[in-house]
Amino acid sequence: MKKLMLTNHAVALGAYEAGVRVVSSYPGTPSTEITEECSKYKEIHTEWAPNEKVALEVATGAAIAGARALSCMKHVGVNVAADPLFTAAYTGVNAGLVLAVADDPGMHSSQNEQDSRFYALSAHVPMLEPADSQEAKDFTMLAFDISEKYDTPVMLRLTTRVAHSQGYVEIGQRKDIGLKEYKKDAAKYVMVPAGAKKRHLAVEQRENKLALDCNSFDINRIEYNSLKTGIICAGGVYQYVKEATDASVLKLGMVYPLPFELIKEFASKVEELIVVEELEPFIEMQLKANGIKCKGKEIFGRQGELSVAIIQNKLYGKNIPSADTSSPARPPVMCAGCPHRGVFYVLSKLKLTVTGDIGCYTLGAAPPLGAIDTCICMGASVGMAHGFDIAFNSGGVKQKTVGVIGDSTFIHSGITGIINTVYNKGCSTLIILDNSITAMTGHQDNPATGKTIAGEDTRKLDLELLVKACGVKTVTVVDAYDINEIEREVKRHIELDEASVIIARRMCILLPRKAEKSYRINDKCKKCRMCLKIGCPAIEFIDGNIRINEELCTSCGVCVSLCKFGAITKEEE
Ligand SMILES: Cc1ncc(C[n+]2csc(CCOP(=O)(O)OP(=O)(O)O)c2C)c(N)n1
Repeated sequence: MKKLMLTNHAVALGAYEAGVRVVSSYPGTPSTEITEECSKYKEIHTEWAPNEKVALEVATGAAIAGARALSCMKHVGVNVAADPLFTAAYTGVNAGLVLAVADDPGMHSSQNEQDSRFYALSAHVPMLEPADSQEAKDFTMLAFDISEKYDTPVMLRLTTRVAHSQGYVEIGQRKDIGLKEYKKDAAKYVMVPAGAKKRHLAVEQRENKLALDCNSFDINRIEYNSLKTGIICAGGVYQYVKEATDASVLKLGMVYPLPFELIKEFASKVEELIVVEELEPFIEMQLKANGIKCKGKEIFGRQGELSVAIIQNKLYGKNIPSADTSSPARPPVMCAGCPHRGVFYVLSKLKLTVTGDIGCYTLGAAPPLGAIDTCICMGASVGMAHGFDIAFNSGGVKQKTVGVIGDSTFIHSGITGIINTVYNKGCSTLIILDNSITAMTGHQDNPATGKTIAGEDTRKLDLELLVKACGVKTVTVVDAYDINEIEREVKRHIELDEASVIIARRMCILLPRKAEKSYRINDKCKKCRMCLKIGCPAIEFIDGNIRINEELCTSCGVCVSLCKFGAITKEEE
């Protein structure tokens, strides 16, 4: 039976059918749905971990213990998981271990366009890249077989377009493979220099063997057509190439290691060889290093996604517009009633230097709030605030920097930052924007929500106690809707000459809640436009008049405290 399926769901199905028992991941668009879907199979123990490093370590432990295990993350998550990845490549596995990573060419929801294929190359682990939903399922299953056969973690790479597109997938049966026997083997699993030197050799031998064997893997296949041009491609780009050209194609299902014998055979048959790949010249560079003449980035560049139109334009000098641009632009904005808005209003009003972080609250950087100075990676707000303060103080400038971070992000990688600030006698103030959910990636639970991925109750992490245990003496909890309280506390905290934490708490407005009557503008309005300064999408300024859009207003009341004239009231008041 075939079913229309999101590619991410097909990966989950592949894991299920491959007999996977353990999934541990951290959410990140465009990878999140794989783990959410895995949690629906009762045979798979699925968990959200606090970050990708822990997730991969849980999966690695499970695999060494004998259970097939999967860990999923977005491309930047691999930076966090890189430490266990590089050495798990040395220990190898027992049962299969797969790291599914979703890259984001075009940065639809990411802070950079890094290319995960280089991780496969530098960690010396094989990487498979499916082009559609069916392949996603098949390659996931194959990845587990390769992992066990070659005793290595295997990476499965998706990109946004592939991860979030749908295709028909053949539904099969779950393999009943049981637990593999675990044997204590310190020489293999305890990576200290003496053992690691031997394992490094094993890694090299394995990689050499895979590099030979992959020439006959049927996931690397040649499709001959016009011999004028031969194109090497993989993943979603294969679909564009097939639609855009009549060239012969070498479709790579395994993007690392590369099947050089097959590539040389293909190159010898075509007049001109072109590598079509998104982002970096990963395949092209390796071909050139092996003396294979080809073109690639000189035609296509390294930026963003490719498409059928782009390929036709670049190869055949056409001028096809890339996308329909007739729809109005919708700049990202915090939701009406978002509990992050009030904090940013205050920070902007007080003209503070604010190191930002990654989450819905990064939108505090956008006008009219414009409250954030930096955003680099998850957790960076904390260390960077401390770094700003050291730099300012070293130049004799007395200034206290404020960091802002979400609850999930604080748990992911902010905790070590605050320990560092306290330990090194820093004086920055950290505001934890606790909306009690991982909102940006679609409302995943985290250790501070008190629920597991299965929706079961679990021990709830107490953020106040945690930061106090990190050595922060002044910890204040404020209502994120109370602008006056926030302003008072921020002013108090920035006067302190030691590290301090404010927890601004209110549930994400998109979580289920009681419906309330919306606010409206009454005839006391003087059109001073003060209420527009918070950038709430429910407050509209049309034809010189202020209006509250009832469909959007969530009755958070943040705007009420901005109006000196009492012009914002509830309908019944
Ligand atoms: C290393 C890494 N992993 C995952 C992500 C994806 N991601 C972006 S923000 C975020 C968490 C946001 O949750 P939270 O900090 O609670 O803030 P909220 O969106 O709820 O305001 C995640 C998982 C990322 N950008 N980087």
